[in-house]
Amino acid sequence: MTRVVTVAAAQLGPIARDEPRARAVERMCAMLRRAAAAGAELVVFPELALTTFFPRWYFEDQADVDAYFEREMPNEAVQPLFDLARDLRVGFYLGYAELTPQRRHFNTAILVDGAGRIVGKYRKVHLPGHGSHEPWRAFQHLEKRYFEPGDLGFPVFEMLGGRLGMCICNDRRWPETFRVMGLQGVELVMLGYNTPVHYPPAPDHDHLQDFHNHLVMQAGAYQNGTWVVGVAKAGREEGCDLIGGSCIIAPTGEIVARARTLEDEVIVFACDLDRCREIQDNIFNFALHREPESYGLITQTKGARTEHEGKP
Ligand code: CDV
Repeated sequence: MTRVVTVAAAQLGPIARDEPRARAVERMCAMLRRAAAAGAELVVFPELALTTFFPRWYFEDQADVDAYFEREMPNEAVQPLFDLARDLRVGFYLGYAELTPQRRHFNTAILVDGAGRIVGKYRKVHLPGHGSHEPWRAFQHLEKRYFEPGDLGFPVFEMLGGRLGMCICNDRRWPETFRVMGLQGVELVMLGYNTPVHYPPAPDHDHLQDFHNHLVMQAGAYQNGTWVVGVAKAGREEGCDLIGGSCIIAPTGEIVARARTLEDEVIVFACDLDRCREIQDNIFNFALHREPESYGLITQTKGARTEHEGKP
C-alpha cells in the first residue's frame, strides 16, 4: 500500500461578520474541487472556518455568542461540503465552534474521511487571550471567555494508511502539543489558525508574527518527525489583519509548499509518510534517546517554578 498521501492546505481569505455560513461553505467547496483536481486526498481548512473570527468582539448577550456556534455537525449549512467530499472521495479537516447538548462551548476541529464520515474530533486545549472585556485593546481576543479548554487530549487517528493528528492555532506554539502526538507515532498533524498581525500585549513583536508561525510549526515537525499542514484564515477581516503563510512542512522541518496570497488559495503536496522514519528512527528515536525521568516538571507544574528547590 502506498504511503504517499496528497494533501491540500485550503487557506481562506477573510470572512465578513455578515457572511452566511452557506457562503463560506461555497468557498470551501470551490477549493475542495480545485484540490481534488490536483490529486488531493485530504484537504485542511482553517480554525473556525464557518464564520468570522468572533472572539475579537465582546458580546454581553450570550445569545449573540451562541449564534456563532454549531449545535450539530454536519448541519444544513455544512452538508454540501460533506456531500462534495464524499462524491470526490476526499477527506478533510474543518475547524468550527461547537456547542454541545450539555451547553459546553469548544473550539473544535473534525477529521472527515472520503466517505463523508466523521472519524476524529479534537477540541482546542490552549486557549489564548483573556476572559473579560479589555477596552484598551485595538480588538478583543476572548477565547478564554467564549470557550472552555478541550477535554479530549491530543488523539491520533488511523486514516489514509497513516496516523493523523490535529491541533488548533495557539496549540502550535506549545511543544507539548506535538510531543504528545509524537509519542503516539503521529505522521501528519493538521492545524488551522487565525493569527492577527497585531498582538496587543507585546506590539513590538508584530513584525515577527510570520516568523513565529513558521518557527513553531517547523520545530514541531522536525522534533517529532512528522508532516505538518498549517492553514490560515488570512487577510483583513473586519478591520483586523490576519497573517497568511499557510504551508506544508516535511518531517525534516523544511517548508515544501507555501501560500503566497492572503486570499482563498489552495496549495498541494504529495506527502510520503514513510519519510517520517528518517527522523523518528534516527535523531528523534524516542525509545532510544528520551529520558522521561528528567521531564517530571512538565506535568507536575503549570507555571514556572522560580525557586530552585533542592539545588545545592
Ligand atoms: N486563534 C489563536 O489561537 N490565535 C493566537 C493569537 C491570539 C496569538 C495564536 O496563537 O495565533
